[in-house]
Amino acid sequence: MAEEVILLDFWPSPFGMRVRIALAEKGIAYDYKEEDLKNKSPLLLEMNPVHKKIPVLIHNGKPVCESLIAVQYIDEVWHDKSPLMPSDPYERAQARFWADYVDKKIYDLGRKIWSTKGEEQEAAKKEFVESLKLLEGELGDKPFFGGQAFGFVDVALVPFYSWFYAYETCGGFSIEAECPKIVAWAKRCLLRQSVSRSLPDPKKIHGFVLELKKRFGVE
Ligand SMILES: N[C@@H](CCC(=O)N[C@@H](CS)C(=O)NCC(=O)O)C(=O)O
Repeated sequence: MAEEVILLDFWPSPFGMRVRIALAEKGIAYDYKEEDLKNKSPLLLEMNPVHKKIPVLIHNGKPVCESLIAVQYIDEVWHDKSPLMPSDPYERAQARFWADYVDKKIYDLGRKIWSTKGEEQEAAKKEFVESLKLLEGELGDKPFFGGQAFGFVDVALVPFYSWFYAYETCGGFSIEAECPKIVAWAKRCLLRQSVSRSLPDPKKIHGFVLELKKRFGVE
């Protein structure tokens, strides 16, 4: 049966990038549909009626919502190539733990860095750097979070690297000076086409963040 794969996405979304990377790792051809989140398509509302958010992976007409769930689904369906999840159940649980940690910390703190000022921004910067340092500890001396091979935690975290320039510029700090190992790891990930082709230009993300700041009246 011919596979029909559609991705509802929005170019600056780190969550969308995760699904793009997973599909690219597996070499899956798909139809990319850009959403206007200010004017959501009827297809998005039909496919993700609960959260009404992108990304949504639509596989043969059936939607899979939530980026980390979609990445795991892709890994299970196309299991013959580039495994993203470890085969050992305990290691799998650990990978899910760290991907969940990324979800609980990095997006919200990054958002606070560009959308707040003064004490609130300083606190967000501090916690953001602390979270990345913790992730650096977990990475240790391994090339990727799961060891020698690029995997699930890498897919979960690396999209945020395309936002680092915006965080640094808005926050007036250097992530590389604070967390050199994370930046070296991200550059290693970017050597993979699956990643380099899925992440937008950081300067373009910064331009998008400046638009958001205007829209939300920050500064
Ligand atoms: N937990 C979700 C987060 C997805 C998400 O926050 N998507 C944003 C774009 S980055 C969205 O669609 N926002 C539209 C809205 O909230 O109305 C995931 O991992 O997929």
